[in-house]
Amino acid sequence: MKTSPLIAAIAGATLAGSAQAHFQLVYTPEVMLQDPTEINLKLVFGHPMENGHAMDMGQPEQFTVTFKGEQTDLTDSLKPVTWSGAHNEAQAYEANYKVRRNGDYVFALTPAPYLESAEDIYIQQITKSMVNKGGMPTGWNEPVGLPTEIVPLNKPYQAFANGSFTGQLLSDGKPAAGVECEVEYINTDIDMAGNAFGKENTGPVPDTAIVAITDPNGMFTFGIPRPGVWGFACLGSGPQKEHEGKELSQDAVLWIKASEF
Ligand SMILES: [Cu+2]
Repeated sequence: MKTSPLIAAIAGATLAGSAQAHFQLVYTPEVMLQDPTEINLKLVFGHPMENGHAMDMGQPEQFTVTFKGEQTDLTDSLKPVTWSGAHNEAQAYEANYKVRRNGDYVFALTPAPYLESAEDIYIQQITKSMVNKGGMPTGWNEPVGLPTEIVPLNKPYQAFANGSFTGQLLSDGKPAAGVECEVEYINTDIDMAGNAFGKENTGPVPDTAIVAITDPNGMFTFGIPRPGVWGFACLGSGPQKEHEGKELSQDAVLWIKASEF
């Protein structure tokens, strides 16, 4: 059977243009701890809402944790792992970290720029995830000094489905206005022991990307429609615009956890 090239082109464009957004994950299942715990964090680059293909990460530039204003470099603790996506395998990383004292732990990953060959651009998603111990807040709403980052105005480890979440996007420490932020949730199971996404989606996939645009103060608000791990990726907000002679999209990513209230 002959398919017209126009139909084929439209079909291809529809696939490429659907809700497929890249998201750098920094994931650990329990984000509100009561007891001292050694947590395991997975660093995976993928398309979590469609459960699409996983992408190979290069050796990350930096991985840190900030606790009560004190930053500790954890880059040397990263271990490469092979991650099984629903459709393919990819290079990912993991780290273990001992949470002992009460307060907020802000994990921040600066991955190596990733060459997206389909667009011939580099993507670098600078990503934050937080863990709290003992219910004591100690700085979840403070920036940690990344080139670009989303500063939460609601507790990121205690958001609620049917509630809202507000963040402020910073670039070089200053509010970044008019930036498009994509919104996704992890729409599959995560097998921590097996380093794998599940094969199936656990919820719906919207027809097109969910988007919020930052206001003149760099703020955006999103109403969280269902419980889960939700991510925000503000695109191209970082100060660095070029890497190895190609365009670089330096993005700010933040993950939050929303529960049923
Ligand atoms: Cu992609």
